Amino acid sequence: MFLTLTAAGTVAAAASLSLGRSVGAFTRTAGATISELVLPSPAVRAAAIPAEAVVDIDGVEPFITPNDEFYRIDTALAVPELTPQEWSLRIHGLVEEEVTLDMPQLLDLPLEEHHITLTCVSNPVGGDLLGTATWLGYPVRELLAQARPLPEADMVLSRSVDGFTASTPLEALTDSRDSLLAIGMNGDPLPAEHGFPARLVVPGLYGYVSATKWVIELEVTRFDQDTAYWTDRGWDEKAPVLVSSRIDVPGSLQEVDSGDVVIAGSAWSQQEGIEKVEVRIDDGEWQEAEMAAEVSADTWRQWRYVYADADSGRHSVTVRATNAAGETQTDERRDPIPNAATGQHRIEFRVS
Ligand SMILES: Nc1nc2c(c(=O)[nH]1)N[C@H]1C(S)=C(S)[C@@H](COP(=O)(O)O)O[C@H]1N2
Ligand SMILES: [Mo]
Repeated sequence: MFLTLTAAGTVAAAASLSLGRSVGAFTRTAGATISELVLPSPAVRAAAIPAEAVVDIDGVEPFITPNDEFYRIDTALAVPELTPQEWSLRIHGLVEEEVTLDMPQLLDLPLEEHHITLTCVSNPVGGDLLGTATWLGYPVRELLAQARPLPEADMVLSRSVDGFTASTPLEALTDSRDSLLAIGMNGDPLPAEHGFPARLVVPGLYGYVSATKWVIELEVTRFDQDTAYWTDRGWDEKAPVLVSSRIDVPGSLQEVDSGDVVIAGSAWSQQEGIEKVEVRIDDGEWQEAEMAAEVSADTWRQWRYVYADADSGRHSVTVRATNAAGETQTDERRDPIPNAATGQHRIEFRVS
């Protein structure tokens, strides 16, 4: 199938646009421009989210974040407009063979669907700059295998049509994780705001070092030769996602009925997975929460804890998560810059 990729210097087959496609395709909108994508069905389909992975408590964020509620981080003031017809991805730099991929070629590749939680390094403790989507795309590792990075390469500088760049460790794009060149989000083409027609999604890394939207270029390079948009502004070059957790229910300062008070939320440590979540009422002992089933190590995991027979009055609850590598979320408070906030989420509520 790699024969369908265009090596540098050769002319992309313009004719492929007019060929009848059994899988993905472009459709024509009212205007003459080709601007929409019909997604092909995946060669590898993600399993549906099982009921056991969801605590099903009002106020807990849904496991899959709807596209129109997914957080957005953009350096550009206007959303770039890039049609699938205009789009192509160029892989160059420290490679044995330059590779160019256009949309008809990408649509013809065996695409994979994966549930992945994307997180922003600027997320404050308890914040909502994260979301989980079912992404459809092609493994970046396969594209890089075609380009064959040179031994001295250790970074991929991805570039957006809007000039944004991200520096990703080469290893994160060539190891076995599900790093994707994504064109689909929750069954639809990427919304314009989330990178239409193509973006990167890399499990285990914050978005600013990995998740380039409207991506048009992958330059294989070295950390000692190149820098990226946010690393030029004081953020760390390497920032793996930290183990973290959040309380969704009750809401901060909410008044709840006496009796059994349900506390619930989510926890995440992409690539490692969440092992356990503990909560503490006021200054009491840490208590283990009940865990919903894990969908994958790359997604957040929901939890709940019942504070039985709650005393009336004001209380606080604090949460901390431990990942499968045995790392427990620290209580030490730190600002997001340069490599993510730390600390434990604590809220206050009142039992009537
Ligand atoms: N082109 C471009 N890609 C980008 C960004 C950006 O500003 N421009 N922001 C990055 C950051 S900081 C994050 S956290 C994720 C957010 O992706 P989302 O807006 O789809 O949630 O995209 C990354 N990719
Ligand atoms: Mo971010």
